[in-house]
Amino acid sequence: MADAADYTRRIIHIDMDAFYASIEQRDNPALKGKPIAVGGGGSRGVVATASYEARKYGVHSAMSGFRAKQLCPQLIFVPTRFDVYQQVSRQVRAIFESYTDLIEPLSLDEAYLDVTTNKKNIELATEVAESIMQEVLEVTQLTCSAGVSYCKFIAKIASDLKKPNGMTVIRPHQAIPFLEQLSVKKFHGVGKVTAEKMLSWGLKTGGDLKKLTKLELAQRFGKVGGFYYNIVRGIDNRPVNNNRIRKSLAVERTFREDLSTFEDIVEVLEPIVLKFFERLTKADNFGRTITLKLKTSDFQLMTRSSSKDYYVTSLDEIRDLAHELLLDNIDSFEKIRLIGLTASNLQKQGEVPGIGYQLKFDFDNESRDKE
Ligand code: DCP
Ligand code: MG
Repeated sequence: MADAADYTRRIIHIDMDAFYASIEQRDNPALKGKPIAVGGGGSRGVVATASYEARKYGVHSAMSGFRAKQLCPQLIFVPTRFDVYQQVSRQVRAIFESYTDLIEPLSLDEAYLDVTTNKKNIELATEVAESIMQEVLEVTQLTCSAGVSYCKFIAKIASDLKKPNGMTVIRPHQAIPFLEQLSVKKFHGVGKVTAEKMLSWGLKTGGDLKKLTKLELAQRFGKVGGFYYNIVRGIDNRPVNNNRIRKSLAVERTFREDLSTFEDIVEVLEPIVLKFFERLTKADNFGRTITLKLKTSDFQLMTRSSSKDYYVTSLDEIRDLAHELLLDNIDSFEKIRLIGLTASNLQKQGEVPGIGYQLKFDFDNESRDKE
């Protein structure tokens, strides 16, 4: 990272408000104004997100459904509908694309946009952000929040400050005081564990971090120390990267006890399948190859793959493939202690593997040959 800030760029970070929950409330009027938690498994599962009505009771993402229900007894659990979230995400992406090609999606519900030059020739980035928020509302009936600044780090933090349906602008001359007062807990990229560590050393804010030399930061935090050193000085020249290329996506789990029977393995495989599907959906990227990885109790690694000439986008098909690969190889090992699933041959940027794509394949085999 360079040692001077580039103040010439105009970066917007957009993040949808209570994304899954707002969609569920939009599509089912009975849920409007009610405390809801979205997530598979209801009170026995984990909350993916909660409506703002439920957040008042302390219900939040990643909390157990059981705990959520304790905090808010009238909480309504709603199952996830990833296909709908994905569809909305595409609508929002299309709006972004009408402003700029420099878009870096971070998940289904958030993205960085570089609007320094934009397709509508709007001079002020704040005006671009306002216009995007308005369009998102018109097209999806959902609200989002925006952070506007000259770099990604500050834009991302800013988008969270006036949620829901709010915009925060941090101009270059405001950056340093903003970062100095900022709690380390709000630093994007600082996880809970690191934040605890920082707090235990009396490092509460960006200003506290700024008192440390580059060397001290590197000694305490390793490689990322250099990033912190620059960030607290408002230096973040990372470009908005619109062609992040991911080669594969994997989920795996190690077990304390060795597993040997098909039934036992299928049982532990199920949560891996679900997590794997969730990760693929969130990354909005699917693969044509699904690989089952197994590690035997004597540490031998086995991988078995199945490749298709289309993107495997359905949960049921992923599960079936995983079971098939397992069944075909059940005699090649005695006991295993690790199972993983990997998707590779992922979509290329801009390729849409969704419903339309599959329908097209079903009805028009010629397009398959061209692929
Ligand atoms: N999500 C999830 N598990 C988590 C966090 C989030 O499944 N631990 C999902 C559900 C969210 C979506 O990702 O709706 C977007 O995550 P956000 O962190 O942006 O949270 P929300 O959009 O729900 O709320 P906010 O208004 O705070 O952005
Ligand atoms: Mg969000």
